[in-house]
Amino acid sequence: MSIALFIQHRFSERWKDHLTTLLPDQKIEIYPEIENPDMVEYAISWKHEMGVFSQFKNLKVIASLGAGVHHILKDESISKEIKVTRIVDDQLQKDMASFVLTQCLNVSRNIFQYLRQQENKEWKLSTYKTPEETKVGILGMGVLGKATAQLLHQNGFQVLGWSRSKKEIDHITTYEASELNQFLSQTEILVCLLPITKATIGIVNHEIFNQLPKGSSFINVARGELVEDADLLQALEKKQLNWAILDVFKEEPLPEDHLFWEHPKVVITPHSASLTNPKTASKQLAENYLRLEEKKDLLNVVDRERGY
Ligand code: NDP
Ligand code: OXD
Repeated sequence: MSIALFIQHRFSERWKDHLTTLLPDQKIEIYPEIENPDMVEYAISWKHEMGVFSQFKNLKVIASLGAGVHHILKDESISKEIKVTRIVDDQLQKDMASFVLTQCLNVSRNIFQYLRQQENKEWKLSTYKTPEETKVGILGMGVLGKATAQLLHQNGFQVLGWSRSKKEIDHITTYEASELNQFLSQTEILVCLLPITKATIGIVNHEIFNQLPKGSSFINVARGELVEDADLLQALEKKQLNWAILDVFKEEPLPEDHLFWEHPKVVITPHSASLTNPKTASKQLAENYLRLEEKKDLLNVVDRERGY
C-alpha cells in the first residue's frame, strides 16, 4: 500500500518530508511520479486535476490538505465508495481567528482608510468604534467559525454566529438557518466562514448585503464561489458596504483585469488567511493512514452527501 500526494502549488516536497518523518517505512510518492498506481490506497489532495483518480483502482481515501473539500467533492469521477477526509487542526483555527481579528480591528480602527489617505498625503482624522461597540456576525459556526468567534469575544467584540443548526456557545449570540434576517440586521462586520455546498453557492448576494446596517463591512475568508461579485460591487457603490476584505476568489490567482484589484474599497489578500501547517497537520494525515491500515474509523471524515 502506498501514499500519493496530488498537491498543486503547495510545497509537495515539504509535505513528503514531514510524512516520511512520521511514517519512515512507508512509500510516499508525488504525482505524477507513481511507480504502480494499483498500490495507491491513500491520496492527499489540494486542487488535484479533475478525473486524475480514475487510474487508481484501489484508492480508498482521499485526504484534503485543507479544511475545505469542495475541490474533491466537485470531481464527479470519484467513486462514492472512496472516503474523503479534511484537516481539523488547532493551528489552522488559531491562524484563521487571528487573521479575522486583525481585519476586524483594521476596519473598526479605520486602518484601511488611513492607508488610502496616505497614498494622497492626506491627514484626516476619523472617529472610531471600540470593539465593545462593534458587532461582528459570522456566517458558519463550524470549527473555524467557533474559534474565530471566541477570539473576537476575548478581544472585546460583540459576536453573533449563524449556522444551519442552532448552537449554544458561551458569550456568542447564535442564530439558526431560519433566523438569518435577525442575524444580519445587527451585523456590522460580516465574516463568511461557510463551506461550499449546493445550498451555499452564491448565498452572499444583494439580499444579504441589503439586510446589513448601512456602512457595514464584509470579510470573505471562506470561498469566492459563495459570493455574487456583481452584487458585492454594487453594495460598495451604493455605500451599503464600506469595506470588502477578500482572501478568496472564484478564480485564483485573481485575474489581473479583475475589477476588485483597483477598487478603492476592496482589500485583497492571496488566500492566505490560514495556511495548513505541515508540521501540525501531517500528524492527522499519518494517523488516518495508520487507521486505514488497521481498518479503524478515520478522523475528520466528510459527509459527502451534505457537502462538508
Ligand atoms: P465546518 O464544516 O467545521 O463548518 C461549516 C459551518 O457552516 C457549520 O457551522 C455549518 O452548520 C455551516 N453551514 C453549512 N452549510 C450551511 C447552510 N446551508 N446554512 C447555514 N450554515 C451552514 O468548516 P470549517 O469551519 O472547518 O471551514 C469553513 C470553510 O473555511 C472551509 O470550507 C474552507 O472553504 C474555508 N477555509 C479557508 C481558509 C483560508 O485560508 N481562506 C483556510 C481554511 C478553511 P452546522 O454547524 O449546523 O453544520
Ligand atoms: C483550506 C484553505 O480549505 O486553505 O484549508 O482554504
